[in-house]
Amino acid sequence: MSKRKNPSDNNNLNADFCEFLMELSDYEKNVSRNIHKFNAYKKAASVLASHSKRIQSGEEAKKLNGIGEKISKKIDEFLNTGKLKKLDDIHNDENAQIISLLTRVSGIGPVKAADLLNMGIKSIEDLRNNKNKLNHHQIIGLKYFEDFEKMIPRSEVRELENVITKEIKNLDPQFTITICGSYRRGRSESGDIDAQVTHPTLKLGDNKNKCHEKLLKNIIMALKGCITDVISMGETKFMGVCRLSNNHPFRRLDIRLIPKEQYYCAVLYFTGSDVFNKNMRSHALEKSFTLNEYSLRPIGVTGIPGEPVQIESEEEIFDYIDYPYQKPEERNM
Ligand code: 8DG
Ligand code: CA
Ligand code: CA
Repeated sequence: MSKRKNPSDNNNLNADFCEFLMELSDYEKNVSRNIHKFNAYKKAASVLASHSKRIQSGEEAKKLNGIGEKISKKIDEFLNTGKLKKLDDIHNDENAQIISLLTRVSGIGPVKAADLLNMGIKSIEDLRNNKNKLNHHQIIGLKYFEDFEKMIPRSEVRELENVITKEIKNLDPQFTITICGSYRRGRSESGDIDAQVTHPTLKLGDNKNKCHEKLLKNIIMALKGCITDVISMGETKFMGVCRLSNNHPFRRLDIRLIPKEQYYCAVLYFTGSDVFNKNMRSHALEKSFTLNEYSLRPIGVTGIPGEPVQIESEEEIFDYIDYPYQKPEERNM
């Protein structure tokens, strides 16, 4: 079983439905590669997880936004029989099981997993005997396969946050560091660590003189006490592995260096959850704004986005699009 959390930590009265919906969504993402169905199942799980009542029938579920005929039928089938034929079929499909397993390796996506299966690779052990078929990221993913499957307790993310913040501030106290993702949403455990870093002098376009790249290299150098492997190192994005001490598992760490004017849109985006982001983006569109990880831009009558709005805080983004402010802990959908 891959590490999968319910959309909500606790108090989820519909957790069993959410569990099968999340499993179906993983299947659609990794095996059938049907992004529409993937999104539909995830959205349904999210809606059910935050519903304050135990759902008693498919018909009742169908009244919720995001649950249609097909999912409502699955809920009835699950209530009546305690299982789902579709999931049973998936469990009995050897190829589907192999693709699901291979995609649990960091760096192996659905297409690569299917390729590997076509080459006769069916297990983690097969992968270990065929490293020549893997790229650098996938080799690191395989090397730490067991550790990367372990969730990171909140206390450990906090300790890593302290180390990372201390070392980067040592470089220059004007750096701002925000650990986003599930940690910022207050979750009790996280899959990886998503760090965003900015500096007041960091301007868009600076990278023409390789300024970002040098800064990011300095940051990674400063963190050599806890960073153990580099997966990739771009101009603004580091992907790698860190470890708090010899007694801790190896953890996936991403660090992004972001110009000040894009910082709050990035922090908002990388805080998630992805379902929350999707909802907020479609609300923005209703208000004639386009929102992404870089900027918030008004859409004119021509339908073409204008210049980015200047943003000084996360709250301002909510204000601009008339969306009630939600604290990070309220974005766990
Ligand atoms: P986790 O690591 O504890 O499993 O949860 P997470 O922190 O919420 O997920 P993540 O995969 O690390 O992604 C961090 C945030 O990035 C996520 O909460 C929202 C944003 N995000 C999207 N879409 C996508 C996407 O397609 N891929 C990734 N990696 N992040 C995305 O909104
Ligand atoms: Ca994360
Ligand atoms: Ca991440």
